[in-house]
Amino acid sequence: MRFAVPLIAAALAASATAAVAAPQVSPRATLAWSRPAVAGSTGAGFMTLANPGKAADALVAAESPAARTTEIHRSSMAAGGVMKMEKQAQVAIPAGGTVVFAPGGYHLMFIGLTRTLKAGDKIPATLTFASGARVKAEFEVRVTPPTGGNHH
Ligand SMILES: [Cu+2]
Repeated sequence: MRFAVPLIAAALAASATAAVAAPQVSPRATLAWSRPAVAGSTGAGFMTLANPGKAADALVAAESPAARTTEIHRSSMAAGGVMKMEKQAQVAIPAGGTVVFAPGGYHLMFIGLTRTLKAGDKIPATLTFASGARVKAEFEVRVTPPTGGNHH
């Protein structure tokens, strides 16, 4: 499968700032979830990425033992109302900011699932950031998105 790799202005701007990698607090992934999917097919990972650090960072890679390849994608509405998705070289996260990966927007693409994902399963993944941080995340397989509210 081949995807166009767009040169997104925001990504370029972020690479300029993220290139100056200072020691900082690692980004965090929360509310990570995925949908049920059959082994051999393609799954998607959604989450909220928070950057509590004082410097901008960017997600540059992701990998999971649950998939042959994991890519960073972004879905968007193209002319004519057709949804398209494009591979992203990176996704910038501003200092102190968050970026939401959700259906219809940014997502991880789990290509070539090595196992069938059933509701309740957990998919481990490692996220690599421009700062060099490597962050573990666990995607819960569920039919509906987790709610982002405060539950105690
Ligand atoms: Cu995708």
